[in-house]
Amino acid sequence: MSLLTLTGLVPVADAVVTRTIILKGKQFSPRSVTIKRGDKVRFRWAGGSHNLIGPRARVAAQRNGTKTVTFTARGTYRYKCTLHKDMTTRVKVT
Ligand SMILES: [Cu+2]
Repeated sequence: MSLLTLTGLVPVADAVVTRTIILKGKQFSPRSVTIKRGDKVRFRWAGGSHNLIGPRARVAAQRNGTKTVTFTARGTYRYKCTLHKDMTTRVKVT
């Protein structure tokens, strides 16, 4: 046990988690994720042409690529692809 541990000076840091949401076919998969503040979501294009519209993300239609968003505040964030009806997903940050 180190001196720092003994004196309580070592912060317990939560590891940052990155969750992936895939854009494929006519939907996001999964359609909902729950993460913690500071975590990231990586949107990944994996089939078909899609755009991505939502908080801190405005990506024109493309067929390949990724977009990573970091979430620093609690809340529910909704994303959509306007090319496909009902193609939505949401990120819940706790
Ligand atoms: Cu789409």
